[in-house]
Amino acid sequence: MSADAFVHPDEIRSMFSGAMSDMYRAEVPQYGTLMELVSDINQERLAADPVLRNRLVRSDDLDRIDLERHGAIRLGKPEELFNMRRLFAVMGMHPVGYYDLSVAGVPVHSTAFRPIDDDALRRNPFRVFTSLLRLELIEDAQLRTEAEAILAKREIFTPDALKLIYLAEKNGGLDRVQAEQFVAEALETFRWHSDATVSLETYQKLHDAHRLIADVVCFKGPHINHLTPRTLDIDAVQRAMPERGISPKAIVEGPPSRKCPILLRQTSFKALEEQVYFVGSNPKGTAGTHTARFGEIEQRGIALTAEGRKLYDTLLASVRHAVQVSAGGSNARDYETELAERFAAFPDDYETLRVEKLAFFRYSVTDAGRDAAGKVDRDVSVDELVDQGYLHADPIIYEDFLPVSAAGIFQSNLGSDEQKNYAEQSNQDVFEKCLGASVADELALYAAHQQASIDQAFETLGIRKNVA
Ligand code: OOG
Ligand code: NI
Repeated sequence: MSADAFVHPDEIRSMFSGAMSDMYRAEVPQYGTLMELVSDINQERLAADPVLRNRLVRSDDLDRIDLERHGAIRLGKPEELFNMRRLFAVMGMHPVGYYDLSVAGVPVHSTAFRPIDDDALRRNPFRVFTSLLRLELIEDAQLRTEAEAILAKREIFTPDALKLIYLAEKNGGLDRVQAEQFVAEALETFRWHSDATVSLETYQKLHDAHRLIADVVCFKGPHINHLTPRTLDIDAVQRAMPERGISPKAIVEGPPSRKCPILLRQTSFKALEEQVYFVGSNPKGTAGTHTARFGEIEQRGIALTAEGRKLYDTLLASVRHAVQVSAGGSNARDYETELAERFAAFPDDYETLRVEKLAFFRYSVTDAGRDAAGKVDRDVSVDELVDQGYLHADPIIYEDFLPVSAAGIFQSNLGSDEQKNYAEQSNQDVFEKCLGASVADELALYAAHQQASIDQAFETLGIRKNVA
């Protein structure tokens, strides 16, 4: 079959993320309300801030904002992660980054499946934060064996999904009919199932070991547990949530509100209590409940360099050390004040972030630069070209996640302050063996984007510096 007959992976991803969103809207009504709120606030924000609007237009970011969302799933065994990587690859999503959540008391390690290259991100940046349960962190050996045996029996992919993944790998793509079938089959894996695979008693035992273990082990598949839209003003959404009947968690995770947003800020609302039927003597099962799915929103800012990230981590750790937010959020104000005060040490204008190499930028040639093309001094530096008005520097958006925020989101949805301290260390090697591939290094990806934009701009200016 010729490559032309294949549906582009970016298009399959858009079909899939659209189908996922429709499914989630039907299953979790508050998701629809949240999507409307986010869209209203994005419109207001864009109307009020032409500079932001222009920047988003220049980086082709404006069109993707309404499509943009991420989801999260939790897997139980290595083969599931292995096949999940193959499934996401059909849609042009690849594992980026390694996150060890055991340090935050959550017995999983994770990666994010997402598009990698610039064009693909621009078309649809759909991402899925994917965690693998670390059964070795269950202390009770008998319970561990029981959990393993339960998981060994399940198959989370439909036979047709596996067949289509195989065909896509073998032929190098899927045609239209296959792609549509693939999306429908793949969706089955992420659907909520109210029939548990275990008895209420087993559920409770696993739940007592860790709520998250029960969430992963007791169900037929890795139900998508949230779908997060991207807002341009998370503080406004957080404030407006109660007016629409949604109650957010006490604090926004991540950096404070700033003129130049960095990395990622997130907030969520609590999981719903869902009706579950456990295996029991009654043919319909024993009725019970489980909290699985929640809502989240996020605001994305500029990607930081290793140096910028170090500064961010140090400042955030000092805030968390100084103020610990209780589950009820009674001291959320203290936390916010402390956060704002300590982050005053993080430069809050793009120019300083750029010249101090704390963040990544995408360079493009200005109109003045185009006029000067061919007449620019060959030895000029990027900084000088910006100063001379020949180059624009626009923020490269952070496309990844933050483990401390992720842990905060996990914990807020585990109900309480549930905190466990796992002695076991992070283990990227084991994770990559289960995955069957290595994860990409996100910092290297941002650096490559920045460099590619410089190379391109230099070429337009007629100074082909980096060409051998
Ligand atoms: C994943 C939480 C991580 C985020 O936005 O940081 C995440 C989970 O609860 O399974 O989605
Ligand atoms: Ni999330």
